[in-house]
Amino acid sequence: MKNLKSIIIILLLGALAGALISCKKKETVEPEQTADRLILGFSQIGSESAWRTRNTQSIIEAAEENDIQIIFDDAQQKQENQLKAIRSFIVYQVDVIAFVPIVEDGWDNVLTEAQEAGIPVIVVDRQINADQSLYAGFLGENGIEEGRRAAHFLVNKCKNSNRTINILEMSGTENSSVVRERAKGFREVIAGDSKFQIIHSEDGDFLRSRGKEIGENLITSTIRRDGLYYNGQKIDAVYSHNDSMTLGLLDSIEQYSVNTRNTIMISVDAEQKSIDALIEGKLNCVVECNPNLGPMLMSLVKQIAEGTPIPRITYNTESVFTEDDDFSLYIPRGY
Ligand code: GYE
Repeated sequence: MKNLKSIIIILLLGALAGALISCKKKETVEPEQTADRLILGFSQIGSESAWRTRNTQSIIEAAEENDIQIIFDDAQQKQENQLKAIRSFIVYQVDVIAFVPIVEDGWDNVLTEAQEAGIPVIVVDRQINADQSLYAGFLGENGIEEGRRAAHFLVNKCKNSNRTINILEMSGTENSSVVRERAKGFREVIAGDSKFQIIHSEDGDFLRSRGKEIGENLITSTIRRDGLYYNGQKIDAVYSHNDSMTLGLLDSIEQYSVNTRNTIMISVDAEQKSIDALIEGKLNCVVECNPNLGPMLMSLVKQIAEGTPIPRITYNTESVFTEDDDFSLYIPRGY
């Protein structure tokens, strides 16, 4: 009996010791691991388009793949939320801050605060008007080149026509670098021939709902359904700064059964739905803006964290999709 009791006590003690050791092990490992992990504070604009959603996914996926801890903030399209988020990253003492500036201006103060806290900052997707010494570098698209590509397609498409080409432009978020650049690149190229006239330019804030509204206002302002008209002038070409607005315009065109077979439709982003519309003959050209910035951003984050300077500007690679392509060669866009 006595032996049995002592055996039970030994077993119990053994089990207790085992539990204690495993508890201790879990606690120990994690703090150490977390300590080595880089912490990235990332401020995103919001989720206004399929492009933006894919951009966010790409960044979060890449952080995981690179074992970088990401503190992600969605600013719901408000600059003040971005300023708040960046200030919280400074308080949290992250290793690197990266943000997509919804507009170009108003970042100097918060960037100075980050600099004083010794935290390097990477500007992502859109550019800012701030002293370059306040941030380490830019990663994103070349909006001017995107605008040029859209215009080159139009110029080439109209090379055999001598008549005036009336253009409707749907631009994105006001005061954002991407709108300024896409507008500038496009105008730079069409300026070469005075037959190209932008007869109306309207801010659709990169939203499908706004694209639809712009279309509805144009269509319901006339009884004609043989094309789109602005102040009685027939629109020969549409230049839209992003697919969401383009798809919204197509919604209205379909809703009112407007015949836009002869209207040249050019869009920017290249999300799957717009590529589908291109294949269906509803669009003529889609200029790619590549949202997959995650992997490039993480390598820049690592570079900075180890004290290696990064390039002032890193552009992503982009292409152009047109009605002249062999669509069978297209691969799914993933957004
Ligand atoms: O074209 C649009 C998004 O900043 C390049 O923002 C980005 C633009 C993109 O809303 O779809």
